[in-house]
Amino acid sequence: MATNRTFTMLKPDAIENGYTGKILDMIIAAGFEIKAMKLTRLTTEQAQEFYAVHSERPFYGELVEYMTSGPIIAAILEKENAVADFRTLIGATDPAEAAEGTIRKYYAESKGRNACHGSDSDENAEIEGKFHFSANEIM
Ligand code: 3AN
Repeated sequence: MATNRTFTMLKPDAIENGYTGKILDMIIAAGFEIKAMKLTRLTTEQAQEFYAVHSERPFYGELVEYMTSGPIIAAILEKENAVADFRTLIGATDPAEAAEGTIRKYYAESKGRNACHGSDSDENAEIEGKFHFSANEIM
């Protein structure tokens, strides 16, 4: 995957609250092109592996439980400067600190149930995209 791609998940709270269309609209309006997308549900093993970097954090168990609590939408997005621009679009981890006009400001419930994931580096974008999609599923 090139460095102009990032990976996102619309999290269980976003799907549950009916914000899928609104969030995808914001993503597309911001200039991102969808290169892969699916509605899926993480197994406990998948969520543990995806968030392994946080395994020592106090919220790890809660995070894995939450991310497996309902369906998610996983997607690979393309745009110039994708990783940084997408992090700007989603806003701070805690919606109380998220800037006006960001996805988390509008649609996140809390630090844990925060609507949307965005990769934090080009390297992780590639790892995370490959974690969810096989080569033939990526356009
Ligand atoms: P971000 O998703 O903004 O990059 P990270 O990488 O610090 O944030 O955390 C990964 C995920 O872990 C967050 N999206 C959030 O769902 C969860 N998380 C982070 N901090 C907390 C916390 N203090 N309590 C509960 N969940 C948290």
